[in-house]
Amino acid sequence: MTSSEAVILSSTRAGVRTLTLNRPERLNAANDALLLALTEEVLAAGTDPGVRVVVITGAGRGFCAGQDLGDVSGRDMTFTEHLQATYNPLIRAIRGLDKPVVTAVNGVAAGAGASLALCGDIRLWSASAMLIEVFSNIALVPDSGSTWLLPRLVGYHRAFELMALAERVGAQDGLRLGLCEHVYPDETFAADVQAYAERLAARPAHALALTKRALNAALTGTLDEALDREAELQQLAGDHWEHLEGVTAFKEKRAAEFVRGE
Ligand code: LHQ
Repeated sequence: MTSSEAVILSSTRAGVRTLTLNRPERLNAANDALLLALTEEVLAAGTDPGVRVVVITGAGRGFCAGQDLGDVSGRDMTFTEHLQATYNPLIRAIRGLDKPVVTAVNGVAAGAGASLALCGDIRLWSASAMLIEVFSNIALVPDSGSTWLLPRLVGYHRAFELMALAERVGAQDGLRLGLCEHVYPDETFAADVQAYAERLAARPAHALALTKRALNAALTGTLDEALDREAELQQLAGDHWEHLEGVTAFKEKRAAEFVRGE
């Protein structure tokens, strides 16, 4: 664990690297230091052989309240420059990481914090989690990937409504709308997230990396392109030791062992 003053806390257990946004008194609203540190930590987790899954969560009662609004006045950057320098590299790092990223939404996720919550490969919410596309409350446009992610999850019209009215989406509605995969009780949330992440960590890491790459590319391409890409990536997967282990385990009627000292 790094120092308690750090804007991002990092800890690793059983191949799971947990990155905790640590500005609880501001509901983990993001300033530049937090965004740059989180991006750096995500990229570092990507190259650390001891990490198989990354979890992003928040300290205290919030997940992330979006841009710290106390930290934007008087800056010498345009909105465009600000997004390109801080939020966009973070979202790209997460979606481009060759490891599964779990967003563990422990409380309110608003604005760019909602985009961060949505961009995980797996989204786990606590019962008191809440997502708000809050941007229109301050007359801004949804950013950090929300305009791309949300309509793919809920369709154009629901996305527009959530954005235009800044409606609050609680955990049960989040589950119903497909904004998260699972909801866990607040009291057991951290343990439930760790257990889920450890299940993911036991899966074949190389194959999951290729699967993530294929799915992300497929979201913006044609079926024809997806078929060709699948054929190429399947070769990489099929040539990897994980595949031999999976098939051998099947034939030997035992559980496959995908974690090796690599
Ligand atoms: C905050 C914040 C916050 C500072 C709560 N900042 N302090 C990208 C690039 C460039 C520019 C602009 O934006 C972007 C992207 C964006 O993310 S725009 C969206 C920015 N975020 C917001 O507009 C959300 C503002 N916050 C809220 O609407 C509420 O705080 C929510 C709904 C998140 C939570 O409400 P409550 O649970 O009632 O908590 P609260 O409002 O009492 O907040 C607790 C404390 O956290 C409070 O401080 P205080 O000293 O009074 O206890 C808030 O001021 C502070 N806080 N969000 N974004």
